[in-house]
Amino acid sequence: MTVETAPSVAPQLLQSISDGVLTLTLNRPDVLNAITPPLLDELTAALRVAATGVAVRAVIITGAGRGFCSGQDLRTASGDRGIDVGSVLREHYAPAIRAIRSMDQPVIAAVNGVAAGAGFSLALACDLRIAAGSATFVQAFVRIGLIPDLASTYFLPRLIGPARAAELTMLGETVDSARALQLGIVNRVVPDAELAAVAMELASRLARGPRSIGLTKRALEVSGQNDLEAQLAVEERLQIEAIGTSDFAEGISAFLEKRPATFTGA
Ligand code: T3D
Repeated sequence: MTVETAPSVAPQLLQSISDGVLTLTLNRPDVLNAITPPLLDELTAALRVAATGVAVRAVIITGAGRGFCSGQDLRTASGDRGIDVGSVLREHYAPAIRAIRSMDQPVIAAVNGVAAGAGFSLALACDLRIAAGSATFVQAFVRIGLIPDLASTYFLPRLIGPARAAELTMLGETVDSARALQLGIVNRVVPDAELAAVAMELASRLARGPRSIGLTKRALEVSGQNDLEAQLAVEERLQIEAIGTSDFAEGISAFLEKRPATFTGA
C-alpha cells in the first residue's frame, strides 16, 4: 500500500530558547536567507511574543547556511509581479524593524555570512552586531536600481556618519568584516567557528543582566532626536523607574554584601 504524505516544508524561521535567550534563525539557506513577506511576518510575530513575555531576556538573529540574509528575495520582488511595494514595506517589512526597536530586550545580529540589501538593514536595526570573519556587508540596493530600505537610510548615517553612509549606499561596494569593524558597523569580529558561541555568551550575559538594560535601550532609542534638556528628562524618568525595580535593590544589596548580584530582570 502506498501512503501519500504531504511534502515536508522546512520552516522559514527557526526558533529556539535557552537560558532566556531566543535565537531566531532565518532558514532559507539556498537563497542566502533572502526575505519574503511571510518570513518577515514570522520574524515580527516571534519578536512581539518575546517582547510581551518574561521568558526572553535577549534575542539573537542569525542565518542558516553560509549567508546571513541576502535581502529581498529577487525572484518575488514586488515590482516584477505588479505588487504594491508600498504596502509590502508598510505591512510586512517596517513592522519587523519596529518590533526590534520597540522591544526592551536587546537584540544581537550574529552575522554569519553576507548581509546584503535589506539583510544589511536588518542587521543595522539590531542593538549589537557580531560578525564572523568571513561575513560581508553590501548595500546592494543601488546595484538593482533601488534605494536602501528597511531603515538603512536611518541607521547607517547615525552609525557611521553621513559621508560614509553615502559612500556605501551609492557605490554598493562590498565591505569585509575587518572594514565593517573599522567603520563601526559591527561591534566585534570573531572567527567563523566561534560566532554562534560568542553570540550566545554575549546574549546570555545580557539575559542575566538587570531590568535597567531594557530601560537603557529606551533611553538610547530616543537620544538621536532629543536635545540635551529633553534627554536629561528622559533619563530622569527612566532612572526613577530603574530605582523602583527589584534588580536595583539586589544590585545595592550585592554591592554592600560584597557578592555578585543575581538579577531577575524585574
Ligand atoms: O520588492 C521589494 O519589496 C523591494 C525591496 C527591496 C529590498 C532589498 O533588499 S533590495 C536588495 C536585494 N538583494 C540583492 O540585490 C542581493 C542579491 N544577491 C547578491 O548580490 C549575491 O547573491 C550576494 C552578494 C548576496 C552573494 O553572492 P554569492 O556569490 O556569495 O552567492 P550567489 O551565488 O550570488 O547566491 C547563491 C544563491 O542564492 C544563488 O542561487 P542559485 O544560483 O544557487 O540557485 C542566488 O541566485 C541566490 N540568491 C542570492 N541572493 C538572492 C538570491 N535569490 C533570491 N533573492 C536574493 N536576494
